[in-house]
Amino acid sequence: MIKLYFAPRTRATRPRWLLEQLGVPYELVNVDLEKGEQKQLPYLRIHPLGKVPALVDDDVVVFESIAICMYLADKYIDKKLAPALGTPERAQYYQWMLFAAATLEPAVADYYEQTQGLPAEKRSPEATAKAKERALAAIKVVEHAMLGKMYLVAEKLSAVDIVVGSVMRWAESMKLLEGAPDLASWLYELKSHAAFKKAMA
Ligand SMILES: N[C@@H](CCC(=O)N[C@@H](CS)C(=O)NCC(=O)O)C(=O)O
Repeated sequence: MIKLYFAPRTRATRPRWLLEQLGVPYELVNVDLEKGEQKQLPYLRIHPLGKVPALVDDDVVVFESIAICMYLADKYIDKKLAPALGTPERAQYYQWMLFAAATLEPAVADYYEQTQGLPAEKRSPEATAKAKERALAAIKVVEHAMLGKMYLVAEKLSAVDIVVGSVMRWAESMKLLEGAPDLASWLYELKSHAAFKKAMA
């Protein structure tokens, strides 16, 4: 059975949310971050940087939350949470998956570091303002793409809504979505799914 190495309130909630949405069986393996289990053997054999999440599915071992989501959506392609290969929708799906990983999340994470993560002496008003500007610009791109739409791709829920939605949730918790009411309602709809509630429980 699929094993998801997990800790609550981390990026591990992302693949858990998707697993719940797919409705497939999986085992949750809690990694105690407080005790530093992620930095010890045997976990380091699964994730060499000692981070969560990681997924083990027989002889498939994957880390990086977004890669795990892409693997799962393809493995259970019959559940229709990923568009078919080679279609225009698949191109958009890749675009938003990579936008989340490479552009949106780094900007939101920098803002988090400048406002909460770093010790006060390492924060600066200039870096905070820059991080906020970068985060808001990335959020605007998604907001624009969502105009008049219920979901990011192909007018139906897909794994990319869960991935981008999970980053937006983080942004929302830092009040970065206040100028984007349409995004807030898309997120509200995503969060109303039982799968989201189970993953965050
Ligand atoms: N890009 C990675 C980030 C993984 C990551 O930073 N995980 C954090 C929790 S959100 C972690 O394991 N922190 C504990 C540590 O670094 O010791 C992913 O999306 O999987």
